Amino acid sequence: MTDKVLGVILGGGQGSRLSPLTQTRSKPAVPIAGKYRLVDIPISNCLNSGIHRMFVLTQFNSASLNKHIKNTYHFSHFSKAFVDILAAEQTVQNSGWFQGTADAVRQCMHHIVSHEFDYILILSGDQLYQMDFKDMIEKHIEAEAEITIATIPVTGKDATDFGILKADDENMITSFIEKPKTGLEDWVSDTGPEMQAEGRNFLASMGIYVFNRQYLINILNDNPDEKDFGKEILPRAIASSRVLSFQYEGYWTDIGNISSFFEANLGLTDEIPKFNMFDSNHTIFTRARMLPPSKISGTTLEKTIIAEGCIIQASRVEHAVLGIRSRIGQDTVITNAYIMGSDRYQTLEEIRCEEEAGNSLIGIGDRCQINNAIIDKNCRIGNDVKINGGPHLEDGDFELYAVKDGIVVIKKGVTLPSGTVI
Ligand code: ADQ
Ligand code: ADP
Repeated sequence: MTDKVLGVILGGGQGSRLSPLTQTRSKPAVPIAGKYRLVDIPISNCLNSGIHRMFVLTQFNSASLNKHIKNTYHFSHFSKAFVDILAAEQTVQNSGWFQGTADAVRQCMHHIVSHEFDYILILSGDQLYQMDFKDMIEKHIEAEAEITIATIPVTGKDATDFGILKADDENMITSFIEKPKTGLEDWVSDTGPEMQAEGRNFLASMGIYVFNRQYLINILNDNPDEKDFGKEILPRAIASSRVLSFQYEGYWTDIGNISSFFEANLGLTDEIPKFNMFDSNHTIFTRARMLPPSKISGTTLEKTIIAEGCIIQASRVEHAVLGIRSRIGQDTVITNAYIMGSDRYQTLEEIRCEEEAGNSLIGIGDRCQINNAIIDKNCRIGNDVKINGGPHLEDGDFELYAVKDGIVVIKKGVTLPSGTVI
């Protein structure tokens, strides 16, 4: 059944909410959990559900996304599997960017329909979850629906950030509103006793949709001015078609902005994280890198994830994710931080020359204190640098770093000279 399904991953608009992490790379290529990229999550969910053909739609066809997909998703010559990137492209009819989620799919339709499939599974590229799409597709077929929307119960506080819907006794959606700002009381649903006990009384769209092939082609062609699924296409469809709600109750989180990205990464350090990376039935695929094991000396570690290839001499690391090839100097203390690591090691000769010239090395120097921060890849943080993020800092975008919701984000590849205080 899943060989009749084609996956389409919405890889992101301009990615401004994740800036500055998206300043030099497209959103699907943003590193997550120390060794993966955002796009690995929906791709892995598809592969684990038996869906082996998918497109990633992105505004920027960045070199790093291409390299990652090309180096990671290799399939046998005997299989039909593929993961292909479709970037916004200028055509005779169209001058440029995708204008929204539905417009992105519409603009790519001529590539998509050249494949055989009965169902198209549309996914967001910026969510952390492990879901078996087989159940959803089975329910879609059983209910003879034209569209199925995956839904999750949320609280009233969260409801304003999502598409909210109501369904009848057979889970057919009867009404839908995108990100309601007022009148929430009219949108309460019976989400079951467990969810109600947590105050999760509203059914939210997860931005995960199954469409019948011809239905999607028709609705996009017939309404050429409608750019967005949530704002336009779905409310229209619900008024006239069979749109099923598939209620999901596992862990799912949207990681579209810096603070949710930060929380999602640090959440992985919990004793029993809600997102389980240690589950062999839900492997998260990524590039196999052949890195050496991590080397740690003199460090007290607490609630920390360490990827491969790190060299760590810090005195303490607590509540942190250390990405591939992270290098951290002596007497440094790191708390509440995501250090993305680096793309390469410096040679011993290079290190000697840099030290002689008084330059900082790639990685984090000695005696630094880093708290509430994200350090993008390939940064050179000198010695005695103090970064202390928190609500006391005003949001802003500066040459070397940005502050978002109190979290300090050091931009990719920058040098923070020794003694810098933020
Ligand atoms: P949002 O996530 O706010 O709400 P949107 O910004 O349209 O909606 O993003 C959906 C996905 O599409 C994201 O992965 C995003 O990166 C990507 N995307 C956005 N614009 C794009 C473009 N121009 N080109 C390519 N990709 C693009 C949606 C639904 C809500 C639902 C939430 C759940 O609209 O109803 O509740 O998802 O997170
Ligand atoms: P990003 O994390 O910003 O998406 P890229 O994926 O474009 O970055 O870059 C990562 C890749 O680039 C790695 O595979 C690394 O091997 C390679 N790379 C980058 N800089 C260098 C360098 N100076 N020397 C060797 N390899 C490098």
